[in-house]
Amino acid sequence: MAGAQAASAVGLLLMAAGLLQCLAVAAATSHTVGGSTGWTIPPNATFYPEWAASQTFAIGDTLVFNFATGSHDVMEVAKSDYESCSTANPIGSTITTGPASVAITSAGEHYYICGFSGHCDAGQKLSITVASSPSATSPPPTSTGSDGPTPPVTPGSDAAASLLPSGVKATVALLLLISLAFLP
Ligand SMILES: *[C@@H]1O[C@H](CO)[C@@H](O)[C@H](O)[C@H]1NC(C)=O
Ligand SMILES: [Cu+2]
Repeated sequence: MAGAQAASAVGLLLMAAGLLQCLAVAAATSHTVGGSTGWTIPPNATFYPEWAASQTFAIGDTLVFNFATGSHDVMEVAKSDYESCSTANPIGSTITTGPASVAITSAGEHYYICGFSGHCDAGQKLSITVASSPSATSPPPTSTGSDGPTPPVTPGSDAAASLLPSGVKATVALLLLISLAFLP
């Protein structure tokens, strides 16, 4: 009798853990690089650093580079190449088709530049720091202007993440724990 009860409790706890995992995955954020300006030569050198500072990046999130194919590209590079704007040693293959979605799969610093001549030197470069564990926190929504020729592509906008505040997780966990009390 006590054994069956314990087994039910374990089953429910496993279900709860699975549910929380789903919620964490659903909270992955899509970051549209540069907001409505997109991926282009920025108005000033601090534009992309300022944009990156407004975001919270986590493993499982996605970077969306909005640019017209043939006008720009995206290459991930090492820190030194980011600083010198060197296109000699890209990490992985250069993305030439826009808009482009890039999955964030590892923690730490990541560096991206545009390989078109002069663009990186003019400030079209992005550095981000990714937290070491998935995060459900949502960044403040990016402001929207109407400039820029590229169409906005937001598969799962920043706002979507805010639909799942951490309070939801706590509530689900609490309800499941309460249901344990009513086990036969
Ligand atoms: C850079 O440009 C952005 C967008 O126009 C602006 O919001 C920001 O204040 C500018 N930064 C500086 C340091 O001029
Ligand atoms: Cu470019």
